[in-house]
Amino acid sequence: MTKNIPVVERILSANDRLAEENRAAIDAAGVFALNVMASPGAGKTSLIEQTVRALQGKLRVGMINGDIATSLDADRAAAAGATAVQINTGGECHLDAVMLHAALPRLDLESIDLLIVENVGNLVCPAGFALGTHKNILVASTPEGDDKPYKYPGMYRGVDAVVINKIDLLPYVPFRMDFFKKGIQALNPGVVQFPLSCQTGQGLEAWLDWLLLQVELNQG
Ligand SMILES: Nc1nc2c(ncn2[C@@H]2O[C@H](COP(=O)(O)OP(=O)(O)OP(=O)(O)O)[C@@H](O)[C@H]2O)c(=O)[nH]1
Ligand SMILES: [Mg+2]
Repeated sequence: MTKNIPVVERILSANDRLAEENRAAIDAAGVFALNVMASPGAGKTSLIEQTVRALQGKLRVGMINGDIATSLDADRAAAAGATAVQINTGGECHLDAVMLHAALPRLDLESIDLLIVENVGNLVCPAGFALGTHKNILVASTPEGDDKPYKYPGMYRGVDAVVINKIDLLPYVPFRMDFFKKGIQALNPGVVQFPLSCQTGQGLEAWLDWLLLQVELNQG
């Protein structure tokens, strides 16, 4: 007889419990928190840099970066003006609530208004692990191809907003915006979308307005 031990279920529910603890700590400090996910190179750090720069004088931003190795992205966020903490996952393809729980005490939550967590570049694993943040953001980018919602439905289904980055490259890459948006609509009807370019700044205003509104709504 085969015995089936539901280890994966137990790991996920342990993760969810710790995600709730993370949320409680974040809420207690009155901070609004984002989990930014994307494939490698889609522009997560670029969006964070632009956001931190644009919000200077309006919101104090903390950034936690998860990467397999290096502190390059946390250094970029710090140079843009964020208080930044690096988590090296040692090979893991995603952040989980345990890792965020370990990183949170390294940030003075009382001294920030907005926490942006940059997840490991991956369109599969990060979608499975709640962190305790308020909103999940996906950064897609035009050179990745317009078929990604169809190929990675789990990621597209679970997010609160989709940033469509690198629209400055639309004249050079075969990206059918209609086909891409049709795929998103089927998985996540009505999800808010922000076509923009971190390179030229086009479209950033709408993203920033939405983000500021979320922070305001969270403060009640
Ligand atoms: N043309 C163009 N390039 C961009 C844009 N945004 C980012 N890039 C470039 O894309 C590359 C990857 O950007 P990053 O911000 O490092 O991407 P990331 O998602 O943080 O990458 P990982 O953390 O390694 O997964 C860099 O060379 C950026 O300069 C954009 O809007 N247009
Ligand atoms: Mg990055």
